Amino acid sequence: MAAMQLHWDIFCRVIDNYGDIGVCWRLARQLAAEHGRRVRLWVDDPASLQPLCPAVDANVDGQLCSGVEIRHWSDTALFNRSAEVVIEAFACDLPAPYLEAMASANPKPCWINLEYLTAESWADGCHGIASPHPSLPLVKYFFFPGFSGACGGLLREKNLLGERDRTLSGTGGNNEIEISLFCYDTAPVGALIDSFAKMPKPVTCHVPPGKPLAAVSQYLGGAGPWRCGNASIRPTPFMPMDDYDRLLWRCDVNFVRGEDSFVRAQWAGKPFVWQIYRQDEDAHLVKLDAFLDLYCVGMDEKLETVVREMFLVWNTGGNIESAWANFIANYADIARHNSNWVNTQAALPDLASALVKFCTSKV
Ligand code: TRH
Repeated sequence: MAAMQLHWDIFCRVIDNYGDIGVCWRLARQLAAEHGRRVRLWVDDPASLQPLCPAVDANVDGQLCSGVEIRHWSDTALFNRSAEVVIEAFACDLPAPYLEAMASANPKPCWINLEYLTAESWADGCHGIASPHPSLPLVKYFFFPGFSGACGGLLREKNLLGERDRTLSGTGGNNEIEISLFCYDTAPVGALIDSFAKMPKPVTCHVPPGKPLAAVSQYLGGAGPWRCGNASIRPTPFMPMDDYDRLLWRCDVNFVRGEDSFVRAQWAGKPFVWQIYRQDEDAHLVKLDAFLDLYCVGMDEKLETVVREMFLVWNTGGNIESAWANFIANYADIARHNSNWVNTQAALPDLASALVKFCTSKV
């Protein structure tokens, strides 16, 4: 391990939802646990981390959890020193006093802007490029997560897939279909629930609180649980991150959203449907298409049509009932494709390891 670059600071500004803090927390934990780094996670809203990691006390300015020092990035936070590696998550803009501390450090820290995940090919070309600060003697590098060997990879803990397989061994074989439904409130959940209700097999659908439950409650009324034909629709508590992973491993189909749950559903290896985070001017649909272009490689034409249709109607509306019926009718082929997809992705370096290597190369 490079003794230089022992101290890492990660800065996270929570915009909305859980994705920003989810990614930062996962990365921080992994850098500490697998790479022996001393990590401080500066977050402007520590309360947003508490549901993912219940050990966090949202009212404390500094605390240690899972080997990571969690610090409240408040207006009055004191930045007495900069770390050797500084991660600015999702262009969150470092505080001016911290930038000054970086500029006066010797040697200068390795400064990374960790970008949002996209499968668009331009990200490969932008991964790792340097951007000198206009006035301070500092250089910022753009680090792009992604699905190709030319970018920074995906977050994947060392023992993740082994643990998944150990957990699942000896399970399965029951006659019901278990589904997790993590989505935004714009998703056409009503039509999906109607489709679940008509399934020949019993369906259990787990609905986390917040936007997914709000969308379901709006359609079905009341607070649940609900019985709709052959489907049992059950509100679930928001789970600590590792328990949520286990839910994804166990379920037969996972509806996921945003960035981090989307990646975790892929590691689960089960058929999944992604609702992408909406952007102005439908920029998200370009990203959705770029992902499907990569993910569908190796599917035959019929299977690709089925998968694209399901993802598209879930994101933009359309005939959910027929898209879902086709998706389920092709379940075994989609599951087989996903386990190949996981193997391909797992053969690439994981994001934390790629980041450590990249920063070491900048010393
Ligand atoms: O919450 P999100 O919609 O986050 C989004 C995206 O990240 C998007 O890119 C970003 O710009 C926007 O927020 C502001 O979806 P995401 O990324 O899946 O994050 C959810 C996190 O919550 C993820 O780390 C998994 C975690 N989670 C749990 O730990 N327990 C749970 O029970 C559930 C449902 C989720």
